[in-house]
Amino acid sequence: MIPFGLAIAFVFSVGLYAKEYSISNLNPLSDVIDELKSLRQEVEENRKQILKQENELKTVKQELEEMKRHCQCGPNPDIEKSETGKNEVYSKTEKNINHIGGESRIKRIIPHTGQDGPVAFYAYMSTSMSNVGGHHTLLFDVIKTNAGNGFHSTSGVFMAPRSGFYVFTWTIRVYNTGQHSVELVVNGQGVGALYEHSGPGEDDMSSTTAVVYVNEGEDVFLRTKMDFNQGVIDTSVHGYSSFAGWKLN
Ligand SMILES: [Ca+2]
Repeated sequence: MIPFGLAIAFVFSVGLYAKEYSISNLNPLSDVIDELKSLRQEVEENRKQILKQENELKTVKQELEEMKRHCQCGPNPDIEKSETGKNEVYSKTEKNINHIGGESRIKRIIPHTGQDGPVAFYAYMSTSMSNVGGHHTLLFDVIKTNAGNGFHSTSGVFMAPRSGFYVFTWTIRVYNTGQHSVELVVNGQGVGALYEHSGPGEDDMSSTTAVVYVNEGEDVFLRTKMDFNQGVIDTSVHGYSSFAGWKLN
């Protein structure tokens, strides 16, 4: 028989051990919970960081697209002539990207209507004009250059696509006892004039130049004067009557 006192001591000891065991096992459990909480916070932080970086990446992509567009029609692109004669540009941005990527360069054709692109026109008459008359706007039907699409052959008017300083030059050929005075009209005002006179059997050409500030949308054209408009304004493959202009950057 186990003595009663010994039995009581045994039961007490077992109870004490159980209590200690449960406490010692609760501590690591709370540690795990704390650890989980900490991990969850970390995951949340990482998620926020990823979202932030995604937004930054989106902004960088947008800026890159803007840069590409700017380089495509900017004032200082690397222009190279292609085999077909079209102007082409190797965008500096593309160069950098392709340098990093180790890929070949991408050719881009310069749009002629770009906001930052060149503005230049050159046109000449295909047939001679007789009995031109005074205050007559001269037409130049063969357009050889029209970067910026400012020149209109049907009206003879160049409409400035953008404001700035422009150079205009015009050449008038007069044949056989004729004389013509042709003025440059900018926004309704005469800003320059050319006079050519040819004697009997003569065939002469005169050119002149004007540099003038033109506001966007203003008209520029050539017009005969009311006086000094006699005889033929001549043109041929041997000498064209022509009109040209370009914007200074
Ligand atoms: Ca002359």
